[in-house]
Amino acid sequence: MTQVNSAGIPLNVPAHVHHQRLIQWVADIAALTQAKDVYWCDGTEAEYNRLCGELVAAGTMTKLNPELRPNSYLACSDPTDVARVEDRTFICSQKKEDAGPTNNWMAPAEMRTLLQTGQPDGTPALFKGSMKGRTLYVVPFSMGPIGSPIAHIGVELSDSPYVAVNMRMMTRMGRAVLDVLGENGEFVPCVHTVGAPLAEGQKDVAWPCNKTKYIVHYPETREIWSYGSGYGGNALLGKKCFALRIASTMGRDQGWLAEHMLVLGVTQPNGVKRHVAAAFPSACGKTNFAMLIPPAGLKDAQGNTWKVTTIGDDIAWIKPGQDGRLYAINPEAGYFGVAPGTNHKTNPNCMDSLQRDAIFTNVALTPQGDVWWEGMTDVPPAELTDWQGKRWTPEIAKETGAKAAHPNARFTVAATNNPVLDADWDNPQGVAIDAFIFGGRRSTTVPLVTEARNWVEGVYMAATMGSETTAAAAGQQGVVRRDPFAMLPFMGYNMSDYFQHWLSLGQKLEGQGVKLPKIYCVNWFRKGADGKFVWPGYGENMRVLKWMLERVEGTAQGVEHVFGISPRYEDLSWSGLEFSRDQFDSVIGIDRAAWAEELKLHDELFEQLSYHLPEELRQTKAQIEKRLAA
Ligand code: SAT
Ligand code: MN
Repeated sequence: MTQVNSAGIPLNVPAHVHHQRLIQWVADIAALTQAKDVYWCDGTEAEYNRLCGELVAAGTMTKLNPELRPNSYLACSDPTDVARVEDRTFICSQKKEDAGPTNNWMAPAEMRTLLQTGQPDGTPALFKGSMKGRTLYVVPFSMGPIGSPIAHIGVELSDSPYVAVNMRMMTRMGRAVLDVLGENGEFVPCVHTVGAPLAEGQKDVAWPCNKTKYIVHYPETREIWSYGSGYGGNALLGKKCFALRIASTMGRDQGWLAEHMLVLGVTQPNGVKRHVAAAFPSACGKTNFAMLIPPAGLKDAQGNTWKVTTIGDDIAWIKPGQDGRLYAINPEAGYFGVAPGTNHKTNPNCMDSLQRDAIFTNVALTPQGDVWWEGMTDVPPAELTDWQGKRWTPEIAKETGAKAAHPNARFTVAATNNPVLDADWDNPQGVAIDAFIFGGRRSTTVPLVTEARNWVEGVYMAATMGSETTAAAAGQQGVVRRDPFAMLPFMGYNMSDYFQHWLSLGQKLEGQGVKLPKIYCVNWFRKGADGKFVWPGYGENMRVLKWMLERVEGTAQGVEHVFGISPRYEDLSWSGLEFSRDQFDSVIGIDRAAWAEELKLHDELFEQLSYHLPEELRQTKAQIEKRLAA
């Protein structure tokens, strides 16, 4: 049946949709944005192929050579729309203190006049007429296995077909979700526009967007409004906006955790399987760690090897189960990973995942119709079309420094393409977590691995984590900033209240006699005097992971220091790797002077977060200072 809303826009509600509140909301947004028409996504392959075909016809995407890269596409964005925009991201809670000092805040009423209703001086609302000449896609999605007690549903209304096809890979998207919603189910409403209305007869551009951008969250009413960008986390609203910013506030209210963490399964040589969740900032190797291939040399006496399998590569939702243990699901269904640097040596499983059925964004195109990015091969192709459509050769690059792929170029691919996908990746109950890992990108100071002596010390490590900034966010790169829990850009509420939430949850579970996961702090990125990484990283990280899991089993040794417990050289297995005691010392050592400086930065952070900062964290810091002075 075709219904028409008050603005005369056909709603095209499919016969199987019976959710009046959903239909009314779609009608309201269609009227506000004056979309040309409304299309309800069913999530089928036929729909995906048709939309991709339309994106090719519109010039947004190029179909790659099906012989080299079957069923795959390249999209190239506007050069001004290439990463998350943290300075344009807002948490609009009623009270400013609830957004906290690490978030941009605006009062909800004020933001609504700006986006939805228009300002007192007559300036029209940004969303008013913002979808003129464009189709409004209704994208119903489940974050987590459909029907899982840990999952939640969202509906994104977007005028970007690029968003619709990416959401099909990144989430469980389509009709099945509407069926679960039924007549009255709860969903998080997500409104997205590229902010580029088309006048009658106006020709579209390949990547419509607007130089004005707003990525807005209302935590109390659990709504997301995104304006002006078509890229990644700004536009695929299930990811950072819902699964982290909105979900973190849901977790606070309901007693669970929404975390910027990969989740992996590790099967030990004796067949026992453990699960680990690890938080790293964007573009610090989470996808590589989640798909890690253990080094061939690492075997037990019988020749049995280790095996790593992927549950998720970016986000974890973690809830206490019946037994009080913490169970994690991956709310996503695909990977939106950084392409540059990915190759058959750094991440062979990822390269295999990308062999077909992938969407690449902002990488380079080869003359044969395949993709290339910096670091994919040692020797670059002789000629390419770069991500901005310009001719690129290694010679030109040498002269101008031009990159063939944008440093934040991405791939989108379904989890089911991953050859090491964990058998439980889609398990509605999730997997029980045995250890949490927190890691930043630090060229100095922070040791390769440290175990927290208890939950509070672990929360302290996570809270004070620092990392050098990457291309995943617009802005200066390579500067150390505090990135608590790797959640700085993704927190939906006051950071100190979030620390308290972690402490309280740990305390509550410990009170119930639950054995809590161990907490570790890692740093793969220490550099030597020559400016090069000392630790080989990638698959060799398994050696560190092995030590952590043996600590969980109670079989590995370590030594205490000011900050926690770290292994000695003899506590790690080195078979199959040449890594000297000196090299090890340079990645594990604690430089007292550097730590004195580091603690000053912790001070600065605690000053910034002083409102509601848990006393336990100040006490932990005082203990570290005491040990450092001793
Ligand atoms: O653009 S995203 O936010 O999805 C990627 C990232 O920054 O992790
Ligand atoms: Mn991420």
